[in-house]
Amino acid sequence: MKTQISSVSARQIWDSRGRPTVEADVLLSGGARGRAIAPAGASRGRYEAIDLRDGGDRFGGFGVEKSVANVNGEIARALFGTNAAEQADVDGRITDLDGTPNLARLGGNACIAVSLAVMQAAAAAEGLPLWRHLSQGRVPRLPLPEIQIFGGGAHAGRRIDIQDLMVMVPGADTVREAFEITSDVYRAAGRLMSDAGKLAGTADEGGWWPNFSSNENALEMLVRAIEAAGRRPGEDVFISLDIAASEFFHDGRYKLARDSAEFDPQSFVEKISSWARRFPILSIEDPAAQDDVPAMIRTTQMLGSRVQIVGDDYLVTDSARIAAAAKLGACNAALIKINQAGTVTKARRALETAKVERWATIVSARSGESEDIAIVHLYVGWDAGQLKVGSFARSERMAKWNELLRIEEEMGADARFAGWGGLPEGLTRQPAGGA
Ligand code: 2PG
Ligand code: MG
Repeated sequence: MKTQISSVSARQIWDSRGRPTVEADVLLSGGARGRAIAPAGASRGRYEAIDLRDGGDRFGGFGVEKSVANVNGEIARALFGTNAAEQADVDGRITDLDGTPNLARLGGNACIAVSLAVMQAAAAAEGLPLWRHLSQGRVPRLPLPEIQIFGGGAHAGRRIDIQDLMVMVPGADTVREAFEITSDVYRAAGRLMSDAGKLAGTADEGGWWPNFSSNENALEMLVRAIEAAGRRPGEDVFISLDIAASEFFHDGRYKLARDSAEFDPQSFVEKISSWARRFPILSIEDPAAQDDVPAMIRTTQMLGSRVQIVGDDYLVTDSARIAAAAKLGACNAALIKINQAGTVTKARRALETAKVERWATIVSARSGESEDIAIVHLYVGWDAGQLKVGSFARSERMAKWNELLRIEEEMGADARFAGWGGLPEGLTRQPAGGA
């Protein structure tokens, strides 16, 4: 057998925020190699796999030497001689070895780096690009991208409360076209910020720094940027928001610091709904805090027929949480972040559960990223429908978008853009906003 694992090792390297992260290498008996880098979130869900950090003074406490040692020691020993082509078996061994429900002992960052590196090695042993290894002969769709124009929240020093202001171009014919339109919007937004004397660089994921007087001001600016790029908001280009509401929910109240306003859950749902009426919004992620399930249900009831309602902190890429939410009628889409799950197998299970519920699925990067482009292949190989990797700037983001273009090219005549089909089933196409 050529796919026996003969070595697993790790090192501490650096992510897009200049923080330490784990890189894992896997070598197979037949000589194939796999390498992967763990991403890291800033606005993390309470129930996601634990990002194990060294603490102390060194590197602001963000060091990952403990995680690296766990890979080089216990994990390497446990995986020696196992078959990399059996991803579920390998991931099961990692999870069992850890023994905690959230990978707190070995570190979710250690586990996901190894899990991904094993997958890369198995694909290399087959001599296939990763997406082909995963799609097993099927011809998957190319994703509808969600691309950030303005950053905010935990990614921009909380300059505004909304975390991600993104755009989607579901009517494009190809990924290439969606990118071209988005790049016009991104540049137009930068120009408008500059003209207004508000240009102040970019936030963690490459979106423009949100130098705004209010959260709504940011939404208005995004609409203007779409128009300035010569596109029709709500027809050609739509807005997608990640509210990341867990970040500003304290003592039972939603506190929008930029607006000096506080809301109880009921009135916050109203507030979100009023934005969905006034602006051309097609998707809203985490409109309520991770434990405020009634508000998540209410938002889905009010908006779910025409707006995608995405669970991130609430669902944390967990199959059981997704199934429970679907039963309650909360959300109609799941964000899939591999490091929330901690292993490739667990992330895939979450995605499959969401598909069974006829939800949309969005494979997503984290705010702390690297040159690792595996998630693009995961998206394509798993036929996820949508992809979110931050803005249209900074190479840790562009490396991923550019890889998608290469895959589109490689698919040739088979390439099919998911477009509207990447969104939840049955979403009415009635343009939002301006009502
Ligand atoms: C999110 C992600 C990406 P983070 O909330 O969806 O934007 O942020 O990686 O900081 O959790
Ligand atoms: Mg989110």
